Amino acid sequence: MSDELNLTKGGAPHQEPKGKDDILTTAQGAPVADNQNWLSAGPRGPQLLEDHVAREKIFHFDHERIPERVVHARGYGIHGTFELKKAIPEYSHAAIFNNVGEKTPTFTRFSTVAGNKGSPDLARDVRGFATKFYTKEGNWDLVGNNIPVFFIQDAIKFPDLIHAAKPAPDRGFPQAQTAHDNFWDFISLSPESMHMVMWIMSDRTIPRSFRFMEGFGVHTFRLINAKGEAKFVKFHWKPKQGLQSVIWNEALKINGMDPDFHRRDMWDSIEAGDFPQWDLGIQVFDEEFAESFEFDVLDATKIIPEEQVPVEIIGTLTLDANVDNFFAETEQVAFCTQNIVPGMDFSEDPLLQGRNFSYLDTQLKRLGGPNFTHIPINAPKCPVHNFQQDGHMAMTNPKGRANYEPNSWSGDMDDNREPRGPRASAEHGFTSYEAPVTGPKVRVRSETFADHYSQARQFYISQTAIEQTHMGNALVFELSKVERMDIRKRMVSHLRHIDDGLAKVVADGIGLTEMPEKITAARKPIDDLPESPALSILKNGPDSFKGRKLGIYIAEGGDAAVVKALKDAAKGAGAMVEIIAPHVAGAKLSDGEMMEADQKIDGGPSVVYDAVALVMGEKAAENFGKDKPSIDFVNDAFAHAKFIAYVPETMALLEGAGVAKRMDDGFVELAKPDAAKDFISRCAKLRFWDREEVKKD
Ligand code: HDE
Repeated sequence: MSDELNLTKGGAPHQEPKGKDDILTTAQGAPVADNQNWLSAGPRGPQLLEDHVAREKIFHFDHERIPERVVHARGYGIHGTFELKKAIPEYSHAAIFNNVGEKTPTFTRFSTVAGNKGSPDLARDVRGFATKFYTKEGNWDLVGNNIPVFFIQDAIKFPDLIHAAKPAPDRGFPQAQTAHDNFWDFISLSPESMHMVMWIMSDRTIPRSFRFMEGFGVHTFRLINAKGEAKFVKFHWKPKQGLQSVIWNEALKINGMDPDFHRRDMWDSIEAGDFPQWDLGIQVFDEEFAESFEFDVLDATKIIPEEQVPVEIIGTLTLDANVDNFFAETEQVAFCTQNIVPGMDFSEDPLLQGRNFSYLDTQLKRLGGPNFTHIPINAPKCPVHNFQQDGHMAMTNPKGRANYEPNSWSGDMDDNREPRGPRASAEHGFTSYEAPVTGPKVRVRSETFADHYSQARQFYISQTAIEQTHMGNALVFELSKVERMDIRKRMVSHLRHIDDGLAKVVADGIGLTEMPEKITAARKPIDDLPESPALSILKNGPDSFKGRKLGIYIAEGGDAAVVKALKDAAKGAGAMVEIIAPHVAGAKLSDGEMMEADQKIDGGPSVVYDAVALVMGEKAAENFGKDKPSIDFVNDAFAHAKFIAYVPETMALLEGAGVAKRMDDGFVELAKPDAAKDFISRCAKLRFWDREEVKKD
């Protein structure tokens, strides 16, 4: 770049193209001479409409936006690979499930459901977990969530559910949250939602990162083997990183401090080469099991506990490449539940059947035409041959004369004779499982779907006391935002079927003076379903600090050897480290060297770290013991049950933050650099939960 200023270009420095290929052009390819000034009549205007270059530029800009997804608008996509670890020919003849070691390219998009594209990442919400497998037999889309059940049993209720959850139509708020009357009104009038309510009020809806959550296909699908035999299947994604969530108060603060917390976390870990992985698991069962199971396997508000049908791991997904362009890939990717491949099939789950219509339909609106499969992110990576043609933005049209079938042309696609086009293949093509179907045409909900509370209770009793406390707190928080008393009460009268202790905690929390009666249940719940440990996050946490982030708050005079030891220990454990300092320029440590900071203290609060360390000289600690952001840093880390390491010189800061007298086993003194390793291994537990108060009735 030349520094020479060009006054006729508004003072912008003159920048020469590097060569002919570097010359700026219009969309039509015509070279552009000036990208800074609209053609005008004289230097002071007016501007001329004749300027086709400027008009084309503005025209294109004006049309940059496409409609955001009606749900799951805020999402983040990553490329990856699925590697098959165990072939399952006995269940399915799908190519993707038959060659051990085969790698199938994938694209995964994580999302929140209710918020718009610009909403914060840590809204309390279900997370979408959608994966497109570009298999040799076409694209298979597993469009799941991080929760294995859903709010409703029939797709016809979906628009009402989403209208109730999204901002109210008159006022346009609240955004990206369910803590409002419309949502709880709808929910409390839809008893089938109660199992899902337990999940959304648990910490599953405030994950620490996309990397630390499970994924579920939710519905029952079918797998079909080469003999045409079918089994039912449910799909599971198990994160190798272990499960982890944040605490609600942290989520509120992170949303303000870093609304991109989850996407940034994903971007950073991929750029750092720390590729997240999930095992793909299947629960396979037959008609006989389905008949004997307490609930209907077609009901998407029910799970099949892993203790009842174990999850068999068959492969691993590794996410290893960020997108090149957010719009082209993350925004334009079009997941469709109806994208399945030979060797699998749908079940009669009414929610799934409805989705199979919706996903294709919505792409037409969002991507503007039927040719969205031509967009590179959606295009299969196997050959595509058919007679579909034309339409908006058609990129691939069939060659030659034959654009219909059957036809009498005889040539191949690529010899010189007139091509005849492709033909259907009974041997290789997709065939539906011949499930017997009978019955009158009716609009009814099957009676086998009528038990709405038993599994809700099973979920609740499977949680640790800490997790149950969080659920009670979440319900109290949400219902306290509901203005209408009758809605609040109605929710408590549902909770009484789930767990009377929980109902009491919530009733007390929202100040009900009298416990409402139990609401009439469509079917008497089974109250002795066993606990399922697989449903708890804390029972399935990681056993290392790998992939987590340590924040080291340094200031003038901090022990340089301790900082180095902490960094080494964290890196040795596969964790990331950020340095926080009073100034972004950093701080001078005990060795007289200036250590650069990643964050200034105001922009690096402890809520964005998994554990923190305080390393500063005595004088600095005294100063920062009176500084609000520094006090918040310590206070929050304490309140959020984090492990806190400190050098003895920082006592004044701990005193200033009011935690000096409450120091527990979650604090680790770094009197010597050796203690750093011990601290990091303690951090593998992620939180010092003994510090949290457990509410039990
Ligand atoms: Fe979706 N859902 N959904 N959904 N869903 C969409 O499709 C719909 C449901 C899920 O990252 C839309 O392309 C209906 C369950 C994910 O692009 C739309 C019903 C589950 C994503 C749609 C459901 C999901 C969507 C909006 C009730 C978990 C984001 C944009 C029957 C198994 C995919 C789009 C992405 C997106 C409809 C219920 C997961 C409108 C009608 C259950 C992860 O088609």
